[in-house]
Amino acid sequence: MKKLSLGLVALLVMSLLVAGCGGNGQQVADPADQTPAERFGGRVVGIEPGAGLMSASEVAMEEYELTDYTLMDGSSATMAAALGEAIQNEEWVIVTGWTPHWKFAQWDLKYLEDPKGVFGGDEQIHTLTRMGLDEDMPEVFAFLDNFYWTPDQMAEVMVWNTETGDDYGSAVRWIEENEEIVNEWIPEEEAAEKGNVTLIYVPWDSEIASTNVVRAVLEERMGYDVTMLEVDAGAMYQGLASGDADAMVAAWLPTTHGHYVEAVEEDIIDLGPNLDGTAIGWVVPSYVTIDSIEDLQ
Ligand code: PBE
Repeated sequence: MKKLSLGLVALLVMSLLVAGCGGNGQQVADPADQTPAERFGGRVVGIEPGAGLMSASEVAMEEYELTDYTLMDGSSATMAAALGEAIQNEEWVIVTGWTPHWKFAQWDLKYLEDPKGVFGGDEQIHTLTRMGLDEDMPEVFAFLDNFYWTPDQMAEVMVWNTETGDDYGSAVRWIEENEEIVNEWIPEEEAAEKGNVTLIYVPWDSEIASTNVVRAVLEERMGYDVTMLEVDAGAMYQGLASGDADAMVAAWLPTTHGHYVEAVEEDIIDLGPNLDGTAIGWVVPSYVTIDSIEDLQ
């Protein structure tokens, strides 16, 4: 009997100790006493190093003097996973984000205000081709020139991709359910000879959606074979300029990819926007009580 109660006391003391400690053995601080940097774990969760969003984020760190934060490299997938995990644990988190993106359909999120305008305003996504595609494949060139859709339409495909994991299947479904829109993209004059078209892209969720939709139209509706070349941002522009790829539908302009396009301007053809109204910036769950990048310090 005596032994047992001693054991009980020991157990009680131990559980009190455990309750007072975080998982890593540190004292759990009252959130009210923490600085914003502490509440955010001192990090901004980034994506692929070559993304325009990442270079803009580096500028933001400097412009807003966020010396207590580190911008973490990662990928679109690790960014989304970190966001989901933080929301699950009701923790504060900052991720590098963009619109269109399925995460806004999945969770309640907000962009942090950017009073210094580091992330630019609304942008467009342009379609670019290699030199000579207009002469080599006029039917494909005309289709790419006509390709145009809305942020909501792109986001719909992105949501299906997260639900099914079948990127090409979602694209095929979308072009079947939106036949009239697709009909307007396909030129009247059909080429006598078809061939292979190489689309170059970076596996950002938005570009996975758009590139697969373009591929689906070329394969299912126009009779072409398509190769999808997955690279990083710099290689995407180089690959197009060198003629290793035929086209891309992933040029975020004027800000996000402005420096990339400038470098290859003479060696590519810009077919103009395929989508209007994108945005980039820093995104937090809506329950975070900070609204502006200015207040992160
Ligand atoms: N993104 C998606 C890209 C462009 C498309 C915003 C992550 C970027 O930052 O370069």
